[in-house]
Amino acid sequence: MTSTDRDADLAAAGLDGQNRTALGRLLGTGSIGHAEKGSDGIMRATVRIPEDELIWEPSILVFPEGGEVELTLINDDKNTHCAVLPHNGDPKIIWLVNHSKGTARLSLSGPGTYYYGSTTGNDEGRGLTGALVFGGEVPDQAKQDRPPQPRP
Ligand SMILES: [Cu+2]
Repeated sequence: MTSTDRDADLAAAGLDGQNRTALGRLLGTGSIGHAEKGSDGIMRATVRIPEDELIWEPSILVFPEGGEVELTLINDDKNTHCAVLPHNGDPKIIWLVNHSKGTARLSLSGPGTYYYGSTTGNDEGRGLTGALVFGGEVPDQAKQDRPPQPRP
């Protein structure tokens, strides 16, 4: 994917400027993917670690709203990696030996940006960091009891 493609994706996803969710430019490389909501209400997406690249592909996943997520992770690299994933409550961890595939079930009810990465061997700092970006509104039970605030 060229940077021009990525810029177009950022614009199409509304992540290229001030918005109510996140700025896609926070992550400098990689591409954008969109989760699909199944008839069972679960949003599904797949990320992959290509061989020798130390990135999640796509590195930004956009979800229409908070909810139940089924994330499939594929490690096509020659090394073992892991993913420490956000989840309401405690994070979840999945180990991915080389050339393996795993599925994580996550509950993420709030809109906003959640980061995840492979925390072994500083792979996170070297590029293996991804973002899950959720649109939508804060659930009613999580809203503070105060007057509506101006938002961009
Ligand atoms: Cu790793």
